[in-house]
Amino acid sequence: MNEMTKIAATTTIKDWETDQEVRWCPGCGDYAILKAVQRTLPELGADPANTVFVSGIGCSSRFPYYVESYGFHTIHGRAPAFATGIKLANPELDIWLVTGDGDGMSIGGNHTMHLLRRNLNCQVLLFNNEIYGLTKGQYSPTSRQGTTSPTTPLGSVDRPASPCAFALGAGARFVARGFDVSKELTTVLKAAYHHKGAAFVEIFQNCIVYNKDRFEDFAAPKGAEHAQLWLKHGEPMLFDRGTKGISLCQDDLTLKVVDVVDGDWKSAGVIVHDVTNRSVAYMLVDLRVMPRFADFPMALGVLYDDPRPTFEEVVTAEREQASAGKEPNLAKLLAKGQTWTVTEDGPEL
Ligand SMILES: Cc1ncc(C[n+]2csc(CCOP(=O)(O)OP(=O)(O)O)c2C)c(N)n1
Ligand code: SF4
Repeated sequence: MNEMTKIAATTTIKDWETDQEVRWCPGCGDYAILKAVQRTLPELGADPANTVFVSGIGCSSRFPYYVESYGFHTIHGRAPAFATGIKLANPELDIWLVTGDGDGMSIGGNHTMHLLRRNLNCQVLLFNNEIYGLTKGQYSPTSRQGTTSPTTPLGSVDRPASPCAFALGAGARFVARGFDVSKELTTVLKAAYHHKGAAFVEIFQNCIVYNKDRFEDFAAPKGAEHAQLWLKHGEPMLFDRGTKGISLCQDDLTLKVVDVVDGDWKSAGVIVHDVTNRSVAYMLVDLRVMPRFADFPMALGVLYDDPRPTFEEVVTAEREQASAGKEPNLAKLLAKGQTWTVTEDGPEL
C-alpha cells in the first residue's frame, strides 16, 4: 500500500477485468482467488493506473493477464527482483506479487526470502497447491511426504516446507493465510494491503487436475467449524462454535486445544490473539501443518502483523542523506578513481 492511493479511486469489479481469455482448467481454485482480488480492489479504493501485478512462471503466475492494471509476467522465481526494481523506481505504485509454491518456494525461494527480509512494501500472494501445476504435476517443496508424482513415482521422501514458517523465518512482518473459496479471503487481502511493508499471504489453492481436494479436510464447508481457526486481533482463539479454544500449556510451552464450557473462555485459559506476538505466530503456523499438531484446526486470517520501516523508505532516506547539499556532477563522477587511456599498445595507466 502507498500513501497516494489513499485518495480513493472509484472502480467496480468490472474495471479490474480484462478481455483476455482465462486459461486455467475448469474448476481450478485460481478462478476464485482472481474474483476475490477483483472484488477487493474496488473496496480498497485502488487505482488501476497506479497498480502493478508482478508474477513469475506457473499457472498462478498468469494472474497479471487477468487484472486490468499494469502487469509483469516475468521469469521463473524472479518476481521479487522485478517487484523490487519497480517499487524503487516509483515507490508510489501499489505492487501485488503473485507466485506459486514452486515459483516462490523452489526456484525463487532465495528471492522470496530477500524480498521479505528487506521488507519491500508490497503484497505477496503465494498460491499453495502443493504441486507444480503448469508443468503437469511434479511434486513441489510444499508437497506432503509420500506424494506420488512424475518426479516422485514411489512417493516423495522429503519433508515439506511451510510457506508461513518460511516467511516468519525470513523476517516477514506480516503473515496471513486464506484459501481460494473462502468468503474471508477479501478480509485477509485488505489487511495485507493496509500493512505497510512486505505482506505475505499464503492462499491454499485447489489444483483440481494434479492435486485435487488437497485441502478438503479443513476447507470443505462440512466440518469447517472444527477444522478452521479464524484469528482476529484482540479476540479469543475460539473455534467449533465457541466450544473449543487454544491455550498455552505452561508445562511444555506448546499450544493445546481446550474445551470451553458455557462460553467461559477465560476460565478455560484461551489465548487472546495479539497479531504483534511473534512467538505465538511461530506456534500458530504449525497447527495442523506439522504432524505433531495434526489434530488442531488450521490457523487462518492474519497470524502476524507488526510493521517496521520499509526497504524503499530506508533506501530513499539513505540516498537523500548521502546527496544532501551536493551538486550532481557527472564529469567528476566519471573521472573519479583510477582512469586510463586505451592505446594500440594496451591500457596506459
Ligand atoms: C528456469 C525454469 N525452470 C523450470 C521451468 C518449468 N516450470 C514452469 S512453471 C514451474 C513450476 C510451477 O509451479 P507453481 O509455482 O507451484 O505454480 P502452479 O503452476 O502450480 O500455479 C516449472 C518448474 C521454467 N519455466 N523455467
Ligand atoms: S493445472 Fe492445476 S493449477 Fe494449473 S490451471 Fe489446471 S487446475 Fe489450476
